[in-house]
Amino acid sequence: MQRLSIAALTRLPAHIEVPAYDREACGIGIVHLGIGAFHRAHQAVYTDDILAAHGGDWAIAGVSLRGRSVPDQLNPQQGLYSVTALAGSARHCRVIGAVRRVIFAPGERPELLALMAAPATRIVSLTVTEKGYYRDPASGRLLTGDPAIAADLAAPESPATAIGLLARALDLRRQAGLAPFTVLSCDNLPDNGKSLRRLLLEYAGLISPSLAGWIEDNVAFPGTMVDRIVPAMTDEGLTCVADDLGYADAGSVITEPFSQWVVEDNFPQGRPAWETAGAMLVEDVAPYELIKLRLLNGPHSAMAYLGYLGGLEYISDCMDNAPMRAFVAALMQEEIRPTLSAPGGFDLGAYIDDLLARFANPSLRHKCWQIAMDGSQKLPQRLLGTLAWRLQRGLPIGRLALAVAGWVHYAAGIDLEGNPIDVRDPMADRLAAGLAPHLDEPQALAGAALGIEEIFTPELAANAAFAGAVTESLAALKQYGALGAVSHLAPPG
Ligand code: CS2
Repeated sequence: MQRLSIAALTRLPAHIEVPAYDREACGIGIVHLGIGAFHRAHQAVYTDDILAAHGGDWAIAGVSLRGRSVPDQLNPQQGLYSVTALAGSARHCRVIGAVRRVIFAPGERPELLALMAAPATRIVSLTVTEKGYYRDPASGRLLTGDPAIAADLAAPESPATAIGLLARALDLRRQAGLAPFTVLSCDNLPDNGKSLRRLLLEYAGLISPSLAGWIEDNVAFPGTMVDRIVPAMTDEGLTCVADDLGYADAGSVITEPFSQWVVEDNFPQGRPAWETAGAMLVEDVAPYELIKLRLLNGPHSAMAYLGYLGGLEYISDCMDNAPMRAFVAALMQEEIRPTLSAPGGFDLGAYIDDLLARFANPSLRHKCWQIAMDGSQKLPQRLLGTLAWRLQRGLPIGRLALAVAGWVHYAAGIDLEGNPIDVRDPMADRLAAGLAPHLDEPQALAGAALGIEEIFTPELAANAAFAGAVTESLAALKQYGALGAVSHLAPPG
């Protein structure tokens, strides 16, 4: 089967939307670090709409920081790929033209830095996942001792991490007397714009205090809330998309119809008119971000660990399981919702109902195992902030504590039947070594987990009510199994 290409665009079936604009007329204005499936199904789609509606020099150069797979998928297709939105029998497929090329950073570092430092580049955006920031999850500080950051600090002119690349490219612009680009984090970090600013300032301060000062005075880091569920692509998905297109599309993504993007409107060098493509440009993104991290990502992680331990493979399986669904709905309504204040016009009740429907989407094969990855980096902003809020007020935390216990058991690397778990986490080795020896003693296990300083703040670690609830939940997991433990905490009826 032939690959998707520019030549193929006029031959695709009529129901497939194609980029009907002059791609060559749109210069590159955005460099995107970490061009995974999420970026392709989210920000690139908004930008594609803008290019189609208004043109402009806002095409995207994607960057793969580590692997060769995305460059190999997209470059032979001239950057073209398809996004298929699925919900039950409804299906919509469109080809996106916004991505011009993909750079493989380790092999093309000078070209990449030159592009980031070029006057035409006005935005550098990022989806590098939580761990790509090298941020201590509990304190928010840069992990200066991590080998990748230490290597960049030792050779800041040839960086490999996103932080190192940003600092080097900004320094090149400063030396050339150019304005900086705007730095746009699109990851699920707490306060993502401010978090990234802090990390970059810490890094720059270690290589050049004058660079740090320049960044502090000149660079904008707007915050964002990004939302679209985009499961990892499967062979079955690739075949299904190819059948639809009549062409092989190695870069295709499958997602849900829903998409939301709230962006803080702070772009001194200009930006695409994303609001005309459905994004919300606001003064303060923090409340939206907190709502999304706590109500979507928190329950996602709860289902990832408890669902996995309960033998449920996909998030939609969790929604099909009556006790798990009741547990998740109660977790959201009773334990998470009261910790949030909604901006004007935002209906939290409707938001929760929509989330439950999105989780239940049977067409999305979103594995619990996929969401379970990198829990050490995700737990604080997804679950622990909510827990701390409730503990300060002496409110019940049973379901949140069970979710944390699910993570603890999972992170130990052995499931409830004694089988090994393929735990993917930058701290996996330490977690297994620290937790697995205590799997038979819930109290010691809870103590060992809560003592992990990178994840639990000193206040949480010292909270007896929290330790007690996690201990009880660990005991319940052992005694009743994950689905049994969940049933005990679901509301009656
Ligand atoms: C998920 C997110 O994998 C995960 O950790 O919770 O990727 C989630 O699907 C997105 O944030 C939805 O916008």
